[in-house]
Amino acid sequence: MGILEDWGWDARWAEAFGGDAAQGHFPARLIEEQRGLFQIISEQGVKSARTPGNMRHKAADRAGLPAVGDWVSAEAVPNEKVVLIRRILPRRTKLSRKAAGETMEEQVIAANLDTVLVMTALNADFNARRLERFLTVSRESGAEPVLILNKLDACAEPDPFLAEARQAAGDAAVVAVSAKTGAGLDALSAWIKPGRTVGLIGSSGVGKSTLVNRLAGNQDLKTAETRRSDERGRHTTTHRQLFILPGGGILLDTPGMREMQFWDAEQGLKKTFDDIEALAPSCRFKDCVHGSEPGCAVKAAIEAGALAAERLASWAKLKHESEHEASRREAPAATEKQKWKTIHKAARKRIKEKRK
Ligand SMILES: Nc1nc2c(ncn2[C@@H]2O[C@H](COP(=O)(O)OP(=O)(O)OP(=O)(O)O)[C@@H](O)[C@H]2O)c(=O)[nH]1
Ligand SMILES: [Mg+2]
Ligand SMILES: [Zn+2]
Repeated sequence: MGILEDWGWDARWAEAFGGDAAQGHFPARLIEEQRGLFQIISEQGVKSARTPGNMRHKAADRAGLPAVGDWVSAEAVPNEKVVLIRRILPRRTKLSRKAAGETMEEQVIAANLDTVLVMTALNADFNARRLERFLTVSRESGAEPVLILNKLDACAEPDPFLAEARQAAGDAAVVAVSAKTGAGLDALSAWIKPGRTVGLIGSSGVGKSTLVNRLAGNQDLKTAETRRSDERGRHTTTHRQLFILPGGGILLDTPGMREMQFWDAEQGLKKTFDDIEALAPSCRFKDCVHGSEPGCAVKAAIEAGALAAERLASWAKLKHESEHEASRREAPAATEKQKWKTIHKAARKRIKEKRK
């Protein structure tokens, strides 16, 4: 196997790359991003890369720019060490969130992940509601989500956590591990395999870099102790990077994410709340929002103890947020439409008046 195959290259990527070689381009994978500076891996090894100015201008938004995990068509520049990224091959999966701040912009956290390991620690960090949010974003990406409960070694009573995690996870697998002692890590071989790309996400301090260090068999990545009071991490990892493991498999370490605002979440939500989705058709009203409507099957399930009330509350909150973001995304387009309507109307009026 060549270098590219180790990093996940296959016949489908070769097809997507197509005839770019005829233009002197070569295929590469973006393995690291640090403040707009990229590292790519190709048959020629690791090189720094940048996007040409016209790519930055042409990209309608940030999602049109390269992200870690992307396969790209690259070109060497004479007398320059840094190569140019000419084209992003169509992404198979895309893990996105709304960029921080007031702008309505999509931020691609990583591209072409096969699996997303949503990690939490079995301590004060554990929050089922936040896990539902992370799982929703992971499902929306097109990758398979897996819930990882870390720090099993330091947890006296994992069972209640496990029960809550299973409910939040729906059809996603739940795996309890200790990145420190190695307990439970064998189970991860179901996802971490040669040529497969697995991303780690979760809040700061849950042990993402510790896990990468352990699986990669080195201690290269910086890790740091969490605060005693609330187990919060110190945002030790500051950039996204892909690592290749000795036994094969590609692992992405990311900085701890406090915020995971939805970009597009509709499909992800349906899957994360498949228990509620399954009950909805039994509600009396087709458009039941499981609020105060009579004959609500979801409410009935809660009363019967078959569904946790927190699930419904969480679903309602996330659904509201998802719809709100969707309407904000569409708003600029609507304004544009309105603008043209006004222009056309004015033009028609002028024509009419000329005829008079
Ligand atoms: N007891 C115990 N401690 C762990 C385990 N995994 C990680 N830790 C500790 O948790 C702390 C945080 O680990 P990191 O790997 O830096 O966490 P991170 O998720 O990479 O954090 P950020 O880079 O800030 O996002 C370190 O002190 C680790 O030694 C575990 O399985 N058990
Ligand atoms: Mg880290
Ligand atoms: Zn209902």
